[in-house]
Parts: sequence; C-alpha cells; structure tokens
Amino acid sequence: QHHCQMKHGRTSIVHLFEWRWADVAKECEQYLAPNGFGGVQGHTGAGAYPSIHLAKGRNTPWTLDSENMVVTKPWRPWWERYQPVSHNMCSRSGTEQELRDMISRCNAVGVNIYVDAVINHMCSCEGGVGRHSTCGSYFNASKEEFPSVPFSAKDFNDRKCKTQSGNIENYQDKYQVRDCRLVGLLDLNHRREHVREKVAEYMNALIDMGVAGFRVDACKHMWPEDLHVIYSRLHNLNSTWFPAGSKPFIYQEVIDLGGEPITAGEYYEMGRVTEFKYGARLGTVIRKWNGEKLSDLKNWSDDWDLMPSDKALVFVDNHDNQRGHGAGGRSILTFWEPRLYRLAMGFMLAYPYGMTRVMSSYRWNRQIIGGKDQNDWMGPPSFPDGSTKPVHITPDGGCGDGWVCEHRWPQIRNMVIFRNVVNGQPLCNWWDNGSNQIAFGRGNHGFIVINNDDWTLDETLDTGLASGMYCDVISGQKVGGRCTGKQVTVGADGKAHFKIGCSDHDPLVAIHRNSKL
Ligand code: QV4
Ligand code: CA
Repeated sequence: QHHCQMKHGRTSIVHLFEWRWADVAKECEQYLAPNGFGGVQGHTGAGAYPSIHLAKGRNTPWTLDSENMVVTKPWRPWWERYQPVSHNMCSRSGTEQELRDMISRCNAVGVNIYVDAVINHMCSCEGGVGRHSTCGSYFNASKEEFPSVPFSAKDFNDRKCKTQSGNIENYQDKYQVRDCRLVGLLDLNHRREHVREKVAEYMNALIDMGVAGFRVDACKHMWPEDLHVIYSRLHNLNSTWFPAGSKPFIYQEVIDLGGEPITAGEYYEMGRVTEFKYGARLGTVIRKWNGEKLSDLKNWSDDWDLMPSDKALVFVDNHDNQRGHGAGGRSILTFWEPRLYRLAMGFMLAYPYGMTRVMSSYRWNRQIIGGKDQNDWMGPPSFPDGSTKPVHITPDGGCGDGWVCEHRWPQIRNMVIFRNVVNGQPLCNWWDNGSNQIAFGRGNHGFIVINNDDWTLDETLDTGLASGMYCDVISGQKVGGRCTGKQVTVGADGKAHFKIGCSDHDPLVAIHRNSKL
C-alpha cells in the first residue's frame, strides 16, 4: 500500500480538480501519457472530486469519488463533493459508464487513476431530506438515513462524541477529532462491522473497475486501527492492467503542522501521508519571510522536520489551501503568482523528496476581503444548469474557458519529465551563495540552477553531467534535435557557466540527460 504502481518509470500524480471524466480520458491519451505523467487523482460519486495520478515513467496521477449532495446555497460549490449520500458512482464529473470508460482508457496508456475516497462522513447534518443528490438517490440527513448504501442512525458516532455541539471543537482532544462531526458532517462509526463492510465494498468496486489506489480524505478524523481493518480487506488491483498480487496505493490526508496530539506518524504503516509542512514552508522560503532563504533548503527534510521521504506525498498547493480552506494556507504559492509558483514547482520536482503531486486548477472570481476570499466556495467553470464545462484546449496547448491547467504549463510539464529522468539518482553537487541562489544535481542525470535573489546569478558550476551541449527545459526544450530555449555547454570537467538575471521570465534553468543536443 506504499507502492504507487506507476508504470514506465513515471513518478508524479496530477490532480485534475473538478474535471469531467470524458476530459480526463482524453487528457490521459493526448497529454498525460505522452508527457510522462504517472496518475490522476479524481472523485467518483456524490460529493467527490477527480484528480489524476500518473503512472509509468510518469510523475503524475489523479483522483475521484462517490454520489454527493447537490448544494444550491451557495450555488454548486466545489465542496459539495465532500458530502456523500451514497456509494453510487455518478457525480458532476459524469456517469458511472463515463467513469469506467475513463479508467480503462487511462489504464490503456499507463496512466493510473487514484480515487479521492470520502469515507469519514456523509453529508452535513443540515443536508435536509429528498433526492437533491448527483444520482437522485433519496436520503434524510436529520434522521441519518442513507438507504442506498444503506446507512442508518446506528452507523454514526453520535453516542461516542462528547462535545456539546456534536462538532469537533478542540483539536487538542483526539477523541473528539475522531468521534465528533467535522464542520457538521455526519460522522461514520468505523468500529461497526457494517460500516467497515460498506466502505470496503465501495473501495473494492473501484479497484475492480481498475483504479490503482486512493487518496483517503480526512484520515486525521478516523482511528488508524479502523483504517487498518478496512485497508486490509481491499482487493488486489485488477490484473488486466496490473501485475498479479499488486496492492492498491494509499495516500492519506492528515494535516500535521505540529502542535496537535494526532500525528502523521500514526498513519505511516498503512500508506503515504500528505506532508502539509512542505508547501507551507517552501512558500515562506520563496517569499523570503522571516529572513528565510533558498540556501536553507540544502538538507531541508532533516533540518525542517519533514516526515521520511518514502512516507510523504508532497505538493506546492492543493484544492483546499489554494483558496484558504484546510490549514497553514497563508504562505502557500498558487497559480495566482505564476512566476514564484513555477520556481516552487521546479524545486519540488527536482529535489529528491517524497512523491510529487501536481495541482491543476480552475480560475474563480477571487475576492479577498479582510484576508478571507468571499468566493472560496465557487465551483468549476459551468453552464447555467450547474453542469461542468468541458476543458477547452487552446491551439498553443494551454487551456481556456477558466481552466488553468498548471500541468500543461511547459515549465511544469518539463520538470515532471525531469523528475522521471533523474528518478533514483542521489542529490549531489549542491551549491549556494549563502542567500537565494542555489543549484544541485541528481547523480549524472540532471542539474538545476535557481536564482531568487535581487541580483544576477553568474557562476561556473559543477553539474556532474557528461560533457556536451544541453537544452534548458525551462526557457524551451529540445525539439527534433534543436533547442528552442537557452543552451548550456558542459565541459569535459563537468562544469558549465550559468547566468540568470533576477528579472528573467523564469528564475531557473534545468538540464538533463534527455535534453542533451
Ligand atoms: C457549516 C458551519 C459548521 C456547521 C455546519 C452545519 O461552518 O460550523 O456545523 O455548517 O450546520 C462545507 C462548508 C462548511 C459547512 C459544511 C457543512 O464549507 O461551512 O459547515 O460544509 O455544511 C471541504 C471544504 C469544507 C466543506 C466540506 C464539506 O473544505 O469547507 O464544508 O468540504 O462540503 C480540516 C480537516 C481536513 C479537511 C480540511 C478542510 O482535518 O481533513 O479541514 N480536508 C478534507 C478535504 C476538504 C473537505 C474535507 C476534508 C471534508 O480536503 O476539501 O472539506 O470532506 O483541516
Ligand atoms: Ca470521524
């Protein structure tokens, strides 16, 4: 459950946030597979969302989930996906048939699908009664009845929760964090055999359809011993696409920034865990807050108290903290600050730590008043009836119609490929100027140079690469043996000269074996 099962040496996952299955399928075939993304993270049903994990020599995946409540106040927020009402597989991303088709087509080109599984809770206690759900299933939130699963009042934690409101009130008390309601969401009791059975059945249905694993939502709010039992009941992956005996890959959402009794470490044994310190701290370093500087990143996983590399799922931003949800969001870099964002992504994808996930967002009408975005709820680009718009691909290979597609930004895509090329190679030839200029290599496979100071970087550095001409994959790339960007000459001694102005379009240069001319 720690093995991502990615294919063809791919290493990254991409979260295609709120994409339709039909678009995900096309993206696997036309873009993700050819560019070495390993997987997609996505949602399947009510209240679920899609993301992608990349497989084979690819660095990127995606996720999805189950039937959710339809929320109309505010109008169709993205977060309705996190309020399941059944385990049916229709959602705003498409029908079950479209989901199956997408899984098969992505698998056929070696891109894994990782589903975002929402299993801690069902919908809000104030969700009402009726069929206002993505597949039209009936439910009654005040009576805790979800007959399509079925779940009923006895399957929920109400009696175990000791707070007055029934909600989590104090994160210092691990009992309430796990047994009370997260923002009013009806909290399932995974100690009950029936709940364990239904959750495992849901996850197994997806495994049998061909998914490669799961992002498990809100794990801090579930007891590790219960998760252990549920995971242990999961089937092996579908042998049409995966070697016999392969286990599903599990990465668990636990926000651990320190200072709480529940720690990420409680979950390592069962799978990877999201490392939220990574994006938060990378953000402060790149923004140069508190006198922090890039040269501080030299041994950063040790110096900064990050979780062990083989346990960590890392990302610069995610669908929550890019809009002020979740925790630790103030320093987070996002597509709204594209130059610094590309710098952060370049560093993350070059540095040998953790499994990397690339965020792919949509634009919304951000309106920050007094530090809070009034529109942090806004759903994906959609038609007046609430259905999600297709992702429009522009002639230059970018996206239009409100879709940002960070994973299609050439600098980010080329760094996903860089990570595949240097996979398994050690960090070496670290150089820094004691300030915000750094460089490092990955064995003799790749080398990156970054300048975040307010002056020019002008240095001759040891790259560890074989002598020859290389094409910088940030300012351009190798196309038919020619370089469309800056060229770098590595001498017989492995040294090369780099010059990066502080106002260059991108403050970094990266070269690797496959960008040799
Ligand atoms: C409101 C009030 C509550 C009240 C409740 C009921 O705020 O005080 O009790 O009504 O009367 C939405 C609304 C939220 C509303 C709730 C219930 O935003 O205001 O509560 O619905 O109606 C996403 C969003 C949440 C959203 C939720 C369900 O971020 O805003 O809540 O979906 O739709 C912690 C956790 C971590 C979590 C993170 C956000 O440890 O696990 O918070 N992250 C994951 C997902 C995240 C998702 C959930 C968990 C829940 O990444 O996207 O929350 O599945 O740090
Ligand atoms: Ca819980």
